[in-house]
Amino acid sequence: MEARTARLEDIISPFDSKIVRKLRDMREIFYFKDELNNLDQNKIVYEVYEFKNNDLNLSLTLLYPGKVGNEYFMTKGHYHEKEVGEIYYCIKGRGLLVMQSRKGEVNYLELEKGTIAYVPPNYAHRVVNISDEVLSFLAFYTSDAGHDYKSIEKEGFKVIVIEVDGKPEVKFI
Ligand code: S6P
Ligand code: ZN
Repeated sequence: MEARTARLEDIISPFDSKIVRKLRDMREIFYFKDELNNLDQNKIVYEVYEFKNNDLNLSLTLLYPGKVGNEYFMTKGHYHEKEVGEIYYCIKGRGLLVMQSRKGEVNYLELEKGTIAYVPPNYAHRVVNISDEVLSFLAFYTSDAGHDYKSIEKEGFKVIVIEVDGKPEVKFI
C-alpha cells in the first residue's frame, strides 16, 4: 500500500482524476429548460479534483457562480452506492448542501468558509452555490462509496434553490 501526500493550493496537487461538468452535461438537472437552452452550453458549472487512495478518497469541488433562470449553479447530486456517509469541509464561498433521503425527507445546511458538514448514508446530496464567487469544498469518503446518479435523476430532488429578490430561497416543486 502506498503512503503519500498531496497539497491543497488552488487545486489538489497531485490529483488522480479530474471531472469537468458543463451546462451541456446538466440538461436534465436544471429546472428552467428554456433558460438553459439560451445559455452557452460550454460554460463550466463545476470541476472536481480527486486524490484517490486505497480505502479513502478526498475530492475538491470548485463550483462556479451562476444561474439558469433564477436557479443557482449546483452539482448534479448523487446517492452513494454503499451505505456510507461523507464529510464536507467548505474552504470558501457560500452554499447550501441539500440532502434527500430515499424516503423523500429533505434537509439542508448552510456552507461557508470553515463549515464541516456530515452527509448520512442513504441521503442524496447536492451543493448549490448561492453567492457570486467560487464555492470550494473538500469531501472525504470511502473509495468504495460509489456514485449512484440514476436513482436521484429518476426521483428528482423535491426542492430547487432559486434567487428571489436577491436572496436564496428553497422551494418545494
Ligand atoms: C463524492 C462527493 C463529491 C461530489 C462532487 C460533485 O462522494 O460527494 O466529490 O462528487 O462535489 O458532485 P456530483 O454530484 O456531480 O458527484
Ligand atoms: Zn458523495
